[in-house]
Amino acid sequence: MAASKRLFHTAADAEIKAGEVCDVYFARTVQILTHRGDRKRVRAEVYVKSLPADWRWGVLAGVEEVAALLEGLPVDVRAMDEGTLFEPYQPVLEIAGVYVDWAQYETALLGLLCQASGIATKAARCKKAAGDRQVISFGARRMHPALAPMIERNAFVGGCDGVAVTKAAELIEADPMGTIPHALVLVVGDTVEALRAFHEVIDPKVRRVALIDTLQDEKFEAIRVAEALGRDLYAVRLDTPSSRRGDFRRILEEVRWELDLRGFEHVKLIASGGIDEYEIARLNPVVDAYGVGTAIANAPVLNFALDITEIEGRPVAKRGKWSGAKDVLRCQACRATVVVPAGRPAGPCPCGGTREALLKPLLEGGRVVRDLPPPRTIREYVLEQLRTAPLDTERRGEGRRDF
Ligand code: PCP
Repeated sequence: MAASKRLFHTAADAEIKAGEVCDVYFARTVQILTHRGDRKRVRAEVYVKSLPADWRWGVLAGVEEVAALLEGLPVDVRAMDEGTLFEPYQPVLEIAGVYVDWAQYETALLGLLCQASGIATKAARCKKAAGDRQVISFGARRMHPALAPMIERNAFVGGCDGVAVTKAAELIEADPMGTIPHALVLVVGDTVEALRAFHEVIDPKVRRVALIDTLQDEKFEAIRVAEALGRDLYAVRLDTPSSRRGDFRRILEEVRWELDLRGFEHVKLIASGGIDEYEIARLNPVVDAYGVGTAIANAPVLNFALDITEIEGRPVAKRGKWSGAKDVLRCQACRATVVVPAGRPAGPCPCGGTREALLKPLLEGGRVVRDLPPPRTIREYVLEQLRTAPLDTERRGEGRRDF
């Protein structure tokens, strides 16, 4: 597409699908090998050597988009199910085919997995920390709008209970979730009047949530809006600016006390602004739901690498990398995972449990050979694994930021 016609600085679907989003050294490698008539068949695998900060596991996401990227290419691909929890040095995907037929897709392939998996993992960490409390993705505004559906789809797949952007909600076949912005309170001029207007105009099935930190002290605004809407008020949201936040938990406890004292125990507390898994663990005793933006939308990417493991059926890999095709076997009982040479029997897990192979055929000869579940099903699979996944929420190294 001629640069002039491009409205936004993003690649179009057709350009990605055509392998044009490619580091030039891959294009030159294809040029050289093609010039030499070199059509060696190569197998390669994707894995991470390490995870961000104190992350013990990652959530694999982006597999559906990788299938769309590679569909039609003469390649065979095995991959873990989307949503599978994995650890460093466990291959999550393997691709095999004549190297010059797929080399130019490495950049896009890794990009699809690295960002989506980072977002899904951060969302899973937040959801694990929040338990049954809702976690809503509020972060699309932190990233290029072309990515908003992808960001929120993977926030949902990772465990978020809902997303704010209408286009993203369509992708996950759910209703968008949101409260009210400070702008509505400022334009109407009063917190209670803003929510009364919301209550008058907006579909009754949408929960009535008052944002109470715009103009006055949260405690008094909470009492006013609760007295105004009574049982129709579902919750109050505190997005208290960092300059006023002091001890946020104390503020929330105070609001809780004052509401309960006046018989408004039904009114829930929603916290947003600078929320991540560490803050969630700290606020859980008093908060019922969270709006998480930057922490998930701007999650660290997972540094997947793609490395050759076999050429023309002969195991070969670069220094620091194990050669040969592999299987990743996970015990269905104790979830212990081993990596073994592909096809080599590994026997039952020492715990006696049955092992299942995580790398399963995804594409054969460029044809997608397995059903790709909808986001809701992938999310349930993630939540099921989160039940036994370890999570350390002692904040280490990550500084706090203003909001
Ligand atoms: C934003 C919005 C989101 C918050 C921030 C996400 O608040 O309400 O919930 O915050 P995070 O990125 O720190 O996680 P504002 O832009 O202050 O408010 P408004 O709701 O008025 O847009």
